[in-house]
Amino acid sequence: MRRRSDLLSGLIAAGAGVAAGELLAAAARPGASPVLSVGAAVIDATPTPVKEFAVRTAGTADKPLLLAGIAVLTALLAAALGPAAHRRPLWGVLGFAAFGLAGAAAAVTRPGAGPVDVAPSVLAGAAAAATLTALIALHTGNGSPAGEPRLDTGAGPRAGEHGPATQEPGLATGTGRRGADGAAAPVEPGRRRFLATAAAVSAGAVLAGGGTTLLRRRATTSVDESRAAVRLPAPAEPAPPLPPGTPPDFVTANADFYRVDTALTVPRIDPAEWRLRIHGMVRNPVTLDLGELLRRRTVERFLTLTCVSNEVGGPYTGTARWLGVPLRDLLDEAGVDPGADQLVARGADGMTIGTPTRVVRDGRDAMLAVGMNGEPLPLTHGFPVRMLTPGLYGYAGSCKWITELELTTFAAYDAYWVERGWAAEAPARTASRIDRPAPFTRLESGTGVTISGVAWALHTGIAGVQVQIDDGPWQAATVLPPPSDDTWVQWRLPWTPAPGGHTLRVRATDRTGAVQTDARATPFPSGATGWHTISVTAT
Ligand SMILES: Nc1nc2c(c(=O)[nH]1)N[C@H]1C(S)=C(S)[C@@H](COP(=O)(O)O)O[C@H]1N2
Ligand SMILES: [Mo]
Repeated sequence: MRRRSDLLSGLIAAGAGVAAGELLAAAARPGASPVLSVGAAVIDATPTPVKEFAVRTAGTADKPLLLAGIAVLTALLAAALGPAAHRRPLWGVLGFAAFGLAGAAAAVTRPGAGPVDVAPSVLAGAAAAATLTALIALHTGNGSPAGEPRLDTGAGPRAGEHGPATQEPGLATGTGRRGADGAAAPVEPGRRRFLATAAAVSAGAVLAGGGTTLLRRRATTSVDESRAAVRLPAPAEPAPPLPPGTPPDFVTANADFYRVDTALTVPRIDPAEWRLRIHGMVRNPVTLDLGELLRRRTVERFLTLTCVSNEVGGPYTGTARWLGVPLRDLLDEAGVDPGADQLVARGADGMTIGTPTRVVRDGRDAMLAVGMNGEPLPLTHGFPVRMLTPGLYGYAGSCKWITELELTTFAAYDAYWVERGWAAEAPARTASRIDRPAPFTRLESGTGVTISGVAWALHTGIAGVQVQIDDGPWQAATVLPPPSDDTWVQWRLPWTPAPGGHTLRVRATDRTGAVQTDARATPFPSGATGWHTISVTAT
């Protein structure tokens, strides 16, 4: 019973501390949430291979999994602190102080954090330590009942037994010790007090949790509302019309567009408060608000975005109609120093993304985008403003929630993923994918089907797509014309399968004549290569 009370005390104390800290953060400094700060720090510190593994195996569930992991670890440590504090209350205080410090350190090192951001974690640690001390005092009560000698010998308690109470809170009555094996003993007053306090603290923690949820929901709602109120300008240069006959799924719906970022919680930026600072190696540093940005010339383009972490045949690629302001115009206003070979974009989540200045100025449609498929950017895709660089992997040119553009050099600065070993310059590799039939589909032999998919050689363009069935010759697929070389193409090939198992393979040729390589490469450090190959059966 004692033992259980100790574990329970540790858990309740941690719950109370976290609840208090999260509530304070939600009310005053959402960025300083102890749990989310620790989670973000863990993400930043996770070695690349582990991160790769997490993205590969858990996909977008990687973040909920991380939070669950933090919760389990916290619970285990907190439960262990209970028995430790029973032996020596100081252990409980020190243990939770360490938790609080870890949270505070994580919170204060988040991008844009200030010294006050330690407050929620400090509160969490203090509340947990105080709760644990009180609960232990309550249930140890007269931990050394009359008649029993105190074991002040310095020898530790034997396993399964309890050490001497080092505190006499004077609250509990009763003998405490008896009834440890449960059965017949009636609930003693001291125990009742402990249980009542534990229940009250737990209820308080649940209430605080509810309050936190409400406050967070309110913050999201208010950004949702400001997003709904954003009026996108009509593009000065509309996107070229899609070639006739383009299937609707050429464009990826916003809700289906892949999402890849390190942000544990989606940054919520009030568009009225958004500012973009262009600075560094420029003649005229510029600061713009959203209204000022949207008064500039706007263009609309179909662009395909893809992630360097996309495996061969993987899903992290999408195409949308983006509305934005050409980056070149803004850089011209700022007057870029010719020595500044790197443009570093910073997001509100602290992400940094470095792009060669030469690339964003070479005439391609690099832009600061505000619209995606006719809507303001969804929160998950960078609201209110993100950068896009056609032809480069997302981590190398497409910063979401952008707040800063700094002109610097590659020699002077490594952006987030470059620091973690990924390539500094990252043109997206030519890729092709079979979407239909799906792998392992059972087809009907003798009945015609259409093999179809997408292929991209971004900013170079696709010249052709070929499909190989079993070990037959490479056959040219029909390639539907794209609106520009900055998007994927859709392709198709009719086929009537013979009975049996079949292997389908696809490869693309870009407009320079280069054939997509079959050499398998992992996403790290500069993008996967290899031919997408699937198996199907016909019966
Ligand atoms: N601020 C910020 N921008 C970011 C990222 C990020 O983690 N934070 N991830 C990048 C990566 S790796 C990719 S592939 C694209 C994905 O954009 P999407 O989520 O809109 O598809 O955003 C890029 N921009
Ligand atoms: Mo990415």
